[in-house]
Amino acid sequence: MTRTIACWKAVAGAVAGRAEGRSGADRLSAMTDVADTTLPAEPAIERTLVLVKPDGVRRGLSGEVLRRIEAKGYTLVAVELKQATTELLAAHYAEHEGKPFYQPLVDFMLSGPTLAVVAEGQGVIPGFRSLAGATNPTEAAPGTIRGDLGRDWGLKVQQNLVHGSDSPESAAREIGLWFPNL
Ligand code: DAT
Ligand code: MG
Repeated sequence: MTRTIACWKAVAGAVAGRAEGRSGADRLSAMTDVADTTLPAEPAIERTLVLVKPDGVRRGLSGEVLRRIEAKGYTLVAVELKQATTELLAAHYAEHEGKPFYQPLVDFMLSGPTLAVVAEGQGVIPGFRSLAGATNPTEAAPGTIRGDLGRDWGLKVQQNLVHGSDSPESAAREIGLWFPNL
């Protein structure tokens, strides 16, 4: 809609210019000025790192998570089943070092393979967080991955099926850690 309006403004400006006796070059520049200043910025295509954590892989929910990402309209860029290492997890979860659930979290993430996924699309970083739901699966809304498929198992760490990057900076850092060749 905004593009259409900008286009009509440009045409109107050019017609007005002709009526005022301005040269073709001046009228063209008026058209370009209008177009340059009124076109909205294209929403950037962004990427996020999604992990189907070891509980999700063990419970056979990898396909269900991928299905929800694709059903929402995002594109899969990379998908790989990986066994995480202590070094990778120390880097990935550096922000949580020192918290009471940190070591249980690392032990849980070492307990089996993780499906690492890079998904792409406009708004995919907040979009996947929205698909995932709240960190605590008891509180996660029905309709979300954690709300529909997760629960509290009475453990020191929440086993909540998925990870999703929480900002463009985290996404770039985490994709670099899990997919160094991407
Ligand atoms: P999220 O995965 O929603 O981004 P986070 O980054 O705060 O959440 O925490 C990383 C993981 O650590 C989270 O998925 C589950 C676990 N966790 C977080 N807070 C916890 C808590 N208070 N008790 C137990 N586990 C927790
Ligand atoms: Mg997090």
